[in-house]
Amino acid sequence: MFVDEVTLTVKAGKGGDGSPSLLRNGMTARGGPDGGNGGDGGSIYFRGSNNLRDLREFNFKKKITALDGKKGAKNKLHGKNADDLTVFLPLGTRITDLQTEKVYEIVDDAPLLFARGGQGGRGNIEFKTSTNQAPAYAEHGKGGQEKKIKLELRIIADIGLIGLPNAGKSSLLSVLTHATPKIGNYPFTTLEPNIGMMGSVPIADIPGLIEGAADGRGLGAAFLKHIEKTKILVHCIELTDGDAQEKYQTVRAEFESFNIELLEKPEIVLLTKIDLVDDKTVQKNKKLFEKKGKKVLTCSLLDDKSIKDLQKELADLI
Ligand SMILES: Nc1nc2c(ncn2[C@@H]2O[C@H](COP(=O)(O)OP(=O)(O)O)[C@@H](O)[C@H]2O)c(=O)[nH]1
Ligand SMILES: [Mg+2]
Repeated sequence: MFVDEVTLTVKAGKGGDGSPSLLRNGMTARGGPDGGNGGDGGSIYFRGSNNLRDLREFNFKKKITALDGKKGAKNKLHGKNADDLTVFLPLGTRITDLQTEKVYEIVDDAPLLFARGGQGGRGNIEFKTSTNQAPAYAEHGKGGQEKKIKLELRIIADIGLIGLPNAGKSSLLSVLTHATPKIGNYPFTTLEPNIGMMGSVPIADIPGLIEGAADGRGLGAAFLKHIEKTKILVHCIELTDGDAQEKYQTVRAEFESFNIELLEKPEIVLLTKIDLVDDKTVQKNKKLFEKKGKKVLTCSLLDDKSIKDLQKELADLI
């Protein structure tokens, strides 16, 4: 399951209450104050991590809470501060505070203090004065900050493999990376993007586009949304059936009706499954795309060299 948008609540810990204890032992029946301070509640920090690719771990989490500070106690014992909580997010996550609408972007691994823990309450030792030698009261700990937020992935991968169903995208992802997407000789095997790592370069296999996706037909515009979130597109086109130029245009037309900016994204054309057609067909189509000003690569899963070359080209592009 691939998750690129969630809403949830983050709640920092409450401060521990201060203690109102008055000293009582064999030496004194009504001694002075000996109640310690409460500890601070834990704060919540967000930090980027290069090891996370999506937000699935938050999908069923409605609330992230940090621990409360411990109460102060007699014998002037201060309550322990609660540990802060660090929550790791994929790089490129956008956080929106739903109350203030303020937006934060997670671009590196610097900790971002997001919800501050409540201060511990002061114990009665802090309230002793010359006129009140034995205050029997103490402060309550303050509540921690609580925020309702939306997390969104802005970039899901550097490279997006796009194209009509059956173009060979999932197969390619599995040979370019070590991902194990579903592969099948029928449309819509892939319903959500699969992401694999080619070295340090994340590659997404984005499910097959079909005509009308921009209007929410077929599998809907979700795919187009995923495409927005990649940097370079590798437009996969297989040559075994139908007209390659038409197939290319079908996808571009979806872009146009969904978001014209998609047309501006850097794109290379990848002619796939070339083992299944003759070289003449390959060369003819290559020329046609090159005439459009596109960089054109070719590959076949049965030809290791074509895959190695492709890996090198993609690594160079990034
Ligand atoms: N002969 C041959 N078949 C391929 C090649 N690449 C993919 N296929 C087959 O084409 C079908 C569709 O591939 P898939 O990766 O699921 O396409 P997707 O829908 O674009 O993800 C599968 O049966 C693959 O085994 C290739 O280079 N050569
Ligand atoms: Mg697929």
